[in-house]
Amino acid sequence: MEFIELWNASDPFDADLDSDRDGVTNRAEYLGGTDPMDTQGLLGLSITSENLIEIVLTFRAVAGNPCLIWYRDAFGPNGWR
Ligand SMILES: [Ca+2]
Repeated sequence: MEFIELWNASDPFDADLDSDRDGVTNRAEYLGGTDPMDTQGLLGLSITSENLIEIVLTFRAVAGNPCLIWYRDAFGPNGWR
């Protein structure tokens, strides 16, 4: 992370900080492609349902930064695809 202008080259631990205090470390934001200085720049998932039969998943991501989404057809430890 030290190659990014915002980080302190003499502080090897600033990647573990949460500079914008949004609950996500600078390292995770860098890897996710979000701005570690912007509280609005978060990856996210919201789940809504109006009728308990149909569920709508809405993903918030960074344009141009690919994400991998795993899922499974039933509850349990196995079967992730
Ligand atoms: Ca953060």
